[in-house]
Amino acid sequence: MNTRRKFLTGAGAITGAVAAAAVSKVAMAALPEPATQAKPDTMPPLVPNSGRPYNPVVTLNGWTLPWRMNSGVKEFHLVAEPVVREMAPGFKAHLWGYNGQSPGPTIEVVEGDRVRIFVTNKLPEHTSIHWHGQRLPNGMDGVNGLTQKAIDPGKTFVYEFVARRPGTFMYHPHADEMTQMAMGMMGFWVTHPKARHPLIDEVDRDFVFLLNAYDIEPGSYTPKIMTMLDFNLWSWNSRIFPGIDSLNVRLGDKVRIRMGNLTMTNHPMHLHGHEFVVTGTDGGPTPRGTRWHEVTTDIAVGQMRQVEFIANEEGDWAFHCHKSHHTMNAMGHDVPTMIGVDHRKVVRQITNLVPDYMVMGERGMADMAEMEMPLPDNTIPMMTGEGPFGSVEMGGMFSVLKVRREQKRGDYANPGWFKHPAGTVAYEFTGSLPPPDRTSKAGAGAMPAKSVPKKDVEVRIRKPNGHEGH
Ligand SMILES: [Cu+2]
Repeated sequence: MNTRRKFLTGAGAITGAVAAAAVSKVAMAALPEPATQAKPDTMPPLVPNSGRPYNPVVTLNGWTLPWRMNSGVKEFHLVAEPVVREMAPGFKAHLWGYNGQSPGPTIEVVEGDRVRIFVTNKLPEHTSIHWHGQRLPNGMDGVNGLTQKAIDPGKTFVYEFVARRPGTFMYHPHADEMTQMAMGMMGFWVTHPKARHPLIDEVDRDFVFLLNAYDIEPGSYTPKIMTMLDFNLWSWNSRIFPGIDSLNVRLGDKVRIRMGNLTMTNHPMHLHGHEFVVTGTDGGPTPRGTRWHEVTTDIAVGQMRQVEFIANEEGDWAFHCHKSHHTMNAMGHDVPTMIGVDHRKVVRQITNLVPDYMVMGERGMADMAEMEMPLPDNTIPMMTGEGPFGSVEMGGMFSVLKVRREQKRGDYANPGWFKHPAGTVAYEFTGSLPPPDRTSKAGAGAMPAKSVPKKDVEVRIRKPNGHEGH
């Protein structure tokens, strides 16, 4: 723990850099105690106990930073520090973040609020914080070298500005960005409107999360920071499915989901069962005339999107990035395509030497989800997540929107799996199949039928427990 004396020393060192912001010595002498979070769970929305009221957001697998009012200024204290983030049960990553977690806590304020953020650096190298998307004095923009001196290890800097426009924002370092963002340093920021706003609707549920990505070798703990494109963990708020909490709503709720992309590639975010409209970007609320219904919205690098819809279809609806490689976890990469390859002869030879040898992906990759291959200690299979009907075969950027009729007002606990009404689940056809009707028809002669030698193709999948499946 830092002593108060140490904080004062740190605070004293910054007066030069922020003198223009007129941060009084009195304000800084009373540095707020930094709140910290030990758990990766979705914390209940933080209902404001001071300042102007608003409807708080739900940070998926995250939390909102408490503040204190000091002579009409909202004061927050962020601590940049190494953290251990549980990315999914059984898989912990050594990241950098803020106040005990990666991403850092969500900051929620109201349009017009004067905000003072103390930033203490407990990292082994210097840092800064850029308030992505905000209107603010240039010297508060957090660009290391350009608008401020770096925050050296052990120092505390103060940022102070008025949250001038309502909307969806993020924060992240603008100092050794490649390293610090690859290590998980980022957070969400929401500025609520101060009064009814013609372009900002009130909603029942307001979810926020950041899209981020890591490259962590299976069995190791620390991300490789030089990776530019080939990440193996695609996450929301530094969690990967099945470690991402579901988005629980009541039937008929108006729902908003705000997402920011701090990865190195775009993510087409796709919701099942409903159409949504994009009601906001990094630039603020979108004019109503520009809104049209979609079921997928692409979020480019560095962008934010907020989408809205009425949750009027009961069920467990998949919600995920539509790049199929982004719904995979580690181990899903650099595996050659083996579908349809008959390697019985080769396998027979290899198993003479390595009795447990398995062929990966002979029938597609679904076998891999079933097999639960032996893995190194600290990683997670590439596709997991058990649903009521079996393996969901997903990982990474995937979760479930749970829409329920029977959920009590104000109760957003996970309701469990959806109980489908009788006769509403896809089922197996068990009648006899009609004969194929193809080449005999007119027009089909361009590709005359070729007689295929009648021979059963045998596919054997060897499982770790020794028996073979067909
Ligand atoms: Cu993606």
